[in-house]
Amino acid sequence: MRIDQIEMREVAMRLRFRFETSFGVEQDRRILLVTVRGGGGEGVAECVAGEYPGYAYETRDTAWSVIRDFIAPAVLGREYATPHQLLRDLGHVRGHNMAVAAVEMAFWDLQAKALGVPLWHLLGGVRTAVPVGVSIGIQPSLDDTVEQARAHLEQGYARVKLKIKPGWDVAPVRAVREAFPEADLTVDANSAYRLVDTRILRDLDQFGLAYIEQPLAHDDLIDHAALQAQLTTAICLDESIHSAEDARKGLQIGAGRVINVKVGRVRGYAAARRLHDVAVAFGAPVWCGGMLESGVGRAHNLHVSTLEGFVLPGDTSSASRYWDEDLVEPLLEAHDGVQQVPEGDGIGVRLKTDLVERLTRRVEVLAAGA
Ligand code: OSB
Ligand code: MG
Repeated sequence: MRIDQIEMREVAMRLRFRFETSFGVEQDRRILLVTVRGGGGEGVAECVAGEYPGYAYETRDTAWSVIRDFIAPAVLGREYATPHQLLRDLGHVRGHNMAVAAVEMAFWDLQAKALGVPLWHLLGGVRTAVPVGVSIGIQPSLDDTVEQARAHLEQGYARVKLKIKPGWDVAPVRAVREAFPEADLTVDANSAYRLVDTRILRDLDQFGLAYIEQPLAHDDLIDHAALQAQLTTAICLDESIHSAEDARKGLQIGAGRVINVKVGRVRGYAAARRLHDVAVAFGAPVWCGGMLESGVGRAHNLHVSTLEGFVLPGDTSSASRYWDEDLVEPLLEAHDGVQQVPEGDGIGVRLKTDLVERLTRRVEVLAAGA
């Protein structure tokens, strides 16, 4: 298939809640949608880079310029039989995984649509429904935290993850654990602690958490291994893992026992599948993280979650939690803690084009030979 066009579109969306983490606050989102056209069809993906470089160094605008200046010129007008061939032409782009992944993932959708199969068939998935949990941001009070956990557990969510930071850790976890002794509970520090904070993190061992997500630095594996050796609770790596090789190194030295897979963070589906295979070989469960996606990214997340090793609930909760109106049909909703993988070709959801147009703030179309 020849790549004829790559379209980048920035869409303004407002979250239904203020989402606070140890690295910042988000509510008004500007989402970058990438459409790849070729062979008379098109595929779409969502770039998960944020507005500011708080989670990772990439931002929506760095992704925009890297796609325009370095990715599109390398692939436009070229013929690819597989996403792997397309990726090989992007070897000159060091890092910028979220930008590369957006184009690679849109190509997978395009190819699945051209073949008339759901994306998960091409990925090699083994299930049509995936268990999901929620990620609850830092709340104004302990009461609000318990109330948020209660509301979502009542809706049947399979797991509750609490965002923590220094000064907001043991107390919210204790409050939620006392209220819900049996709940599948986890925490995510988004790199807010250092090894000198080991005592606080060891305090969390008493609450029976399924894992502690990314407690230490975003670029660290070594200190995580030192910390893991002093905890009974598993560490789950998120920010530190950018490839299958990172996963192999992390699991080999014992930096953690669980991995949060975000396809954008690791450069696309090909890398996500290799990472998944490494994790399965090590006996480490993986799950699909979220980046406050619109329905486009959420649909992609559901498809990757069908791989065998995705055995823990993902951050792929109901679209209606996030948005008054989502960009796609059908609406991606969880029932009793489970989301069905959307049926139909490719990612299985259609863009509501009128709504997308209304929310669009900027478009750039890059064309072969232009
Ligand atoms: O660390 O998993 C994270 C959101 C933005 C950036 C990083 C993270 C998150 C979440 C939210 O935890 C997951 C979601 O509900 O999409
Ligand atoms: Mg995380």
